[in-house]
Amino acid sequence: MNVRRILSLAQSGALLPYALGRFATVRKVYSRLNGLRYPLDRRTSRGPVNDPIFPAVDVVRAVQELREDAVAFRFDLPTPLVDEIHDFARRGLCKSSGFQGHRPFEEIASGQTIEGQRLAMAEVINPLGCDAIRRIVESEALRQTCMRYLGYQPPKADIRLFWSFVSNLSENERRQQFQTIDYHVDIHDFNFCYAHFYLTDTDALSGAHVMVRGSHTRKPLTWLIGSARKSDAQIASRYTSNDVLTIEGPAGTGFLEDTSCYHKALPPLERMRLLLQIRYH
Ligand SMILES: O=C(O)CCC(=O)C(=O)O
Repeated sequence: MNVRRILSLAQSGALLPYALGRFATVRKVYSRLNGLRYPLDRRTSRGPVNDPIFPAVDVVRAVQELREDAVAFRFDLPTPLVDEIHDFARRGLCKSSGFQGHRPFEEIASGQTIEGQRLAMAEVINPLGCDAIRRIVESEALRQTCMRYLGYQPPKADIRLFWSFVSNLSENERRQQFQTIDYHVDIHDFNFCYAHFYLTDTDALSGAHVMVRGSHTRKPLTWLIGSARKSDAQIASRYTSNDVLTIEGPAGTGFLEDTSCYHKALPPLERMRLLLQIRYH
């Protein structure tokens, strides 16, 4: 890691989590302390969650899956919410490292600016302006599962709604635009739980999310220090192909993930992807 990166982590307050958040014991202690500050809501802790958005969610089972595999499924969105978010994203203004300021989605929908800059991704600004997104973020099933998993009521929820475009950018050009096409673990905080929702039909040719099951707790000791990134070859040398999950599914597919597991995004080759990502921490 270069000095610039260290300074930027220090400035954003993420240096300590970057250095220490990868150790399970540190995360456990952090959870306990946060549990005192943001105690679990005991009233609703055990019973079924009566959530109109996610009626199929069983919180106890989802927490168990997160603990074992780092991923929990069955958080699929109803079609009207998918349509509402998709519509919002198509009408929205976007920002991207590929251009300055904000631009309407329609102007960059081809994956290229009018000046010819090819784009890996663009983020829709002000996602909380969408009523459906606000309802999802506040949903009882998501909050309960994240709370149970983390051991405290997560005080923060960061939301990203972003397009990943089809383009012939090189891998390095994608990295320069911050597309996470390499396996990595997230380390911006000590503990977190992510919700991901595909808003477009997604498969291996349209930007599927790939993760290594169980790698949130099963990491070689030497990987706990140094870079958070790993190559495909390094992952293949440590985990079986059964551990590696390429998550495909129709628009609406939703899953929770502890992204201290190794994960990455496949670059879309045939169709663009729209993803809603909520980081509870
Ligand atoms: O876009 C994706 O599927 C992965 C996102 C990711 O790796 C991240 O936000 O850390």
